[in-house]
Amino acid sequence: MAQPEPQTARPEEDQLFRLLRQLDLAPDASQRATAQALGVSLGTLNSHLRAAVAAGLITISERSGPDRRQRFAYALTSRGAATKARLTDRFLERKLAEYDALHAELTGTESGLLSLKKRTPLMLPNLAPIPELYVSYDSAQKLKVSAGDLISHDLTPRQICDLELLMNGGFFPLKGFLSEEDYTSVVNNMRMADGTLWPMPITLDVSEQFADGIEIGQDIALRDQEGVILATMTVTDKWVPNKPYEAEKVFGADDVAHPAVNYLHHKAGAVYLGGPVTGIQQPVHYDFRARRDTPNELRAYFRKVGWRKIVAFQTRNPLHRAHQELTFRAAREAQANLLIHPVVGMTKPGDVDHFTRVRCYEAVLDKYPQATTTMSLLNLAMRMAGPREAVWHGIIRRNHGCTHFIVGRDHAGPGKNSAGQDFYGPYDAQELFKQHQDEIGLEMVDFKHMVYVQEKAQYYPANEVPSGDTILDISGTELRRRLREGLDIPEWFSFPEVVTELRRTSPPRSKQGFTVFFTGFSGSGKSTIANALMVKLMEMGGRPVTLLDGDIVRKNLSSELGFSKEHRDLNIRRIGYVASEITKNGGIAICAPIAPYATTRRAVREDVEAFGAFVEVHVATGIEECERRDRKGLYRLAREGKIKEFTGISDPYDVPEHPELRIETENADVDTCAHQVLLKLEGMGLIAAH
Ligand code: PPS
Repeated sequence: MAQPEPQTARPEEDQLFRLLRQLDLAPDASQRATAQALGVSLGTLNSHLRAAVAAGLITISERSGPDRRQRFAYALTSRGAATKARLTDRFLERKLAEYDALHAELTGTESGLLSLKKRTPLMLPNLAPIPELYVSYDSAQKLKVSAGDLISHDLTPRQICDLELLMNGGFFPLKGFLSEEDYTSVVNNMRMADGTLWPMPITLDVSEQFADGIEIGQDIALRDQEGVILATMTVTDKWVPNKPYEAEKVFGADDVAHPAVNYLHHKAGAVYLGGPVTGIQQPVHYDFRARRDTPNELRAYFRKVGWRKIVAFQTRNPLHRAHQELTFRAAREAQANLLIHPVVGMTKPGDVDHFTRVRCYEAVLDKYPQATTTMSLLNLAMRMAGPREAVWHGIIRRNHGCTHFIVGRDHAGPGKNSAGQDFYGPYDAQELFKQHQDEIGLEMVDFKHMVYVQEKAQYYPANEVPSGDTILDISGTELRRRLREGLDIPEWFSFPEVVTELRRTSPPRSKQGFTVFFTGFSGSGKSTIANALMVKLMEMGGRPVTLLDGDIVRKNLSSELGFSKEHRDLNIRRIGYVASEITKNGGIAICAPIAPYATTRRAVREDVEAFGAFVEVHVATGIEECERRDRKGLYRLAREGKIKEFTGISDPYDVPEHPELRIETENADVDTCAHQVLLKLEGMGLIAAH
């Protein structure tokens, strides 16, 4: 049995390797102990040590302690560390060759072991590095300077999320924002034009005005919201998408009750640009940096800790005991380690903010057996696209090195459509995932709905509950109610640390900020009722109250604006922005503009509802009555054509379809009208009943 020549270590190399390794292992050991560990005399050890010092491989420092036998400490220099690493490789190489030869001798077969240098192919495919779109550090520095001269697109928050995952390999095999051909194919068939499975259109939507200034073949700079250039993109495609069609095909309905469809119609630009992206730098995150990992960082982590099978759990909600139980079971079932992989990019409007959630996750992480579970944050902008989204989530987790993925009932569900029905069937996501499991390259673990069984004082999958036993469960809606009303949340349901965190950020509704948004014709009585309401709320005390009256806003915030559709929209969006900030910070905002357009009111509602309640009050005084009152004499001027685009006379007013409250002012005094609003607020729990 011949040993391959190059792998034989020379004896002095062998000694040096053992010496360096021993000093690295026990730098503080006495010389006698070191000599014993190496099986050499003290004299031999001394001569080896002197040679190593002379070669610059180690340094020796004298210690001041009383123990003479332990007078010296040893440290490898960087040269010594490099030599040790090289010798370690040689040592392992030699061992591998020995095993290889032994294997051949014992089995009589050709060797099956690969040498150390060829170790990469031995890596499990899910753990080998994945391609990224970033250029090298040096190239990035140069590119950043030259990109300063390019036309810039300021990325929206959603586009920043998409770009981050494009650049770091999370969206592999995508190389940029989709071309028109790929987009059409993804929308129609869930596949790229070359047939690769990809369910979600990742497009760079821009305004018509911006698109008009772009030529095909041109490079543009992609900047974050502070103006930092994150990437460049070569525009290969520019087209106007058929948005209703995209909504139907990708989200299942052209219904703005779906958050992504609403985004598509009301937030996304009218034109899409496509083309390959060159990554310059990652978007900057100041929060939870140590908890964010790129796909390659996670893969490297799994390699390092020796995890081969990893089951990922996607979540956008706080974890309670049932989740902990089900994820733990899923990992056990798949005999895998567990990755809690929560989304911290963009989730469903109204979700618990990610700062609170991450603090909750950190508390739950301690409840898993040590070293079985880890958590990493994913900066994904979710679309809530149910089945397609599940497939997309699977691909993203595969790219992050996972082998299994938990898919639950109604995965990434968007809630109810405008007819009050679910957009997708409860198991559509699981079915679609199962159909494409092989192509995704990840195995689905189906989510067991876990319930608490009172008699057994433990969690069971809902279908395995012993008959006759009592099931306890608290739905998401019930939990929110208890938080809102400051009621008890039992320990069997959640961990006390999690509940404390949730209570910190979700005080009872009667202590949260909210917005009352009056809308109605000029002269309908909005301002008068709003003023009376403000005074009544101030009399109650507890929260600061701000009135954003139409006239006052137009004198201050919007003094340069007129009454065109565009200007009115701007005016209302500004009011909405200020109201949402007030709401976020726990105050009460009362707005009283005409706000004639339903789409704009809807946008404001969304801005505010991200932070608190939005109470739309339609002051439903008819146009005839307003004109009859004509307090400011404007209706007369409008009839005479002296004021153009006057709401109700020469400009439209969309009557609110589902306001929280509609007030008829005719034959009602101001006090009664303001009181109606107070009663509504009380009914909604926004002010405490006396
Ligand atoms: S909007 O449409 O919501 O931006 O309007 P708003 O900011 O509430 O401003 C409405 C007040 O401006 C006066 N005004 C007009 N209203 C409607 N149409 C035209 N063209 C117009 N020109 C001036 C009018 O007095 C409104 O005051 P209110 O308090 O509603 O009576």
